[in-house]
Amino acid sequence: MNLYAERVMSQLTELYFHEPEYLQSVRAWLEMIDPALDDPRYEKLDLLTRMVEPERMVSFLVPWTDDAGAAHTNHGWRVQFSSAIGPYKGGLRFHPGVNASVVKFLGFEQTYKNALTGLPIGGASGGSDFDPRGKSDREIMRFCQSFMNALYRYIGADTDVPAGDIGVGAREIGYLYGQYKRICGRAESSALTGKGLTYGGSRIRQEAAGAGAVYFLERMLEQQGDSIRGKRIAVSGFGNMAWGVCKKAGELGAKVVTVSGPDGYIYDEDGVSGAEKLDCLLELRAGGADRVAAYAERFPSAQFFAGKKPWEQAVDVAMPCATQNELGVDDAVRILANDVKYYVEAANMPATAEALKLLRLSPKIMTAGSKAAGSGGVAVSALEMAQNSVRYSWSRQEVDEKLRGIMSGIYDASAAAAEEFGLGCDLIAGNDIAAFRKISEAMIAQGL
Ligand code: 2IT
Repeated sequence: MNLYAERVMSQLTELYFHEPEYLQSVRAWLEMIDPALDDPRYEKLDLLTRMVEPERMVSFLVPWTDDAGAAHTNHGWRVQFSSAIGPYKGGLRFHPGVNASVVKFLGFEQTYKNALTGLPIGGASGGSDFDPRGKSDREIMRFCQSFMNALYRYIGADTDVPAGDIGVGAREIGYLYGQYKRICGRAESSALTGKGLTYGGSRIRQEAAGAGAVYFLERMLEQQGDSIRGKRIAVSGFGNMAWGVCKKAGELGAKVVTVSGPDGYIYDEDGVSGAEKLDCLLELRAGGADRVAAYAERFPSAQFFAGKKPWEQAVDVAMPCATQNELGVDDAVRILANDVKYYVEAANMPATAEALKLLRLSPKIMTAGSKAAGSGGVAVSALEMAQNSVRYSWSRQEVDEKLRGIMSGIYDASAAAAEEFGLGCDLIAGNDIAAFRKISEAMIAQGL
């Protein structure tokens, strides 16, 4: 690693030794952009320090009462990572595993994810250690209102624009936006994205994350002289990202053969596609039990593998769509042994540092990271902001065409950088370098 980068990393490690996800994500990025670091301006302007730490971060308490009247206190965070190319932009995650380290890694990655969409959005993330599992609708509403009572003063259409992530979907965004509007007394539509269609949301936003990842894959295969048609894809998770990937892959003639939960994975040789199976995923998610086993009881073409991960299946494409660090060295070894040709990250930082290295450095598999393939959701969020700012609403077809174009553009920028630096099929590094250059130029242009 470049000496300056090494120094920045060791400083960061000293300050945040208790934040492993954050350090893991920054270290991987510094390794990735290493070939592009020989510009003396970076050290002179201390650019890397300013890129690896958030510009601002707030934490707050979120007190709320359950249906029985008992009081609970959760923690909330918003990390405003970078405003280099636009207002802070990124999701909110409600999950018991959320902490300062997780929101910082998410905010850091969001900055680079957003950079290549071609739309003017900075990077942010946030969330709470609240566990939505088993909560009633009214409890969710009260929690969201309390969360917004603390958050509203830090966000706004030109300041910071939150959206959903794990545990935060259209329902939660509705409650959050309603409370924001009540407090501020104005319908500031683009203060949040992922809104419902009846009050300023964008068409396609719900499926955008998964559809974007599949459009990225489609472009990647096309550019290799290959095609997405007939490809067998292993997916992990069964949330919004996994659902969207299943839906779009089916539409484009590919077949998703696995989905997974904390209880194990489903193998469905006929493909997780068609309205009934897609609705089943939504029902399993809405049920709140965080289990996928029931899918196999409903569809005879499916088998359930308790306690196992989908990466043991020999497929053409592996697409992690669940959460951070779900894929370890054993899984990476299996993926390579099974001759999987493409590894495309849809979820944020799905592989451990060691697993990622194995996959990236193998010449047998083409790899793309979530800062590229995972950008579909936020890209349509930025389109939602554009529509809100001109009080307009594009058709499905218009949004879909724009999304497909944006994902192709991200692939092309990543592939061009990979080619320039002789990185072969490592599009993860290609993407990080292209995004790094864009953000660093924007920061340099705007002075210290
Ligand atoms: O990871 C992501 O890109 C998101 N959670 C969506 C962010 C957004 O602002 O739409």
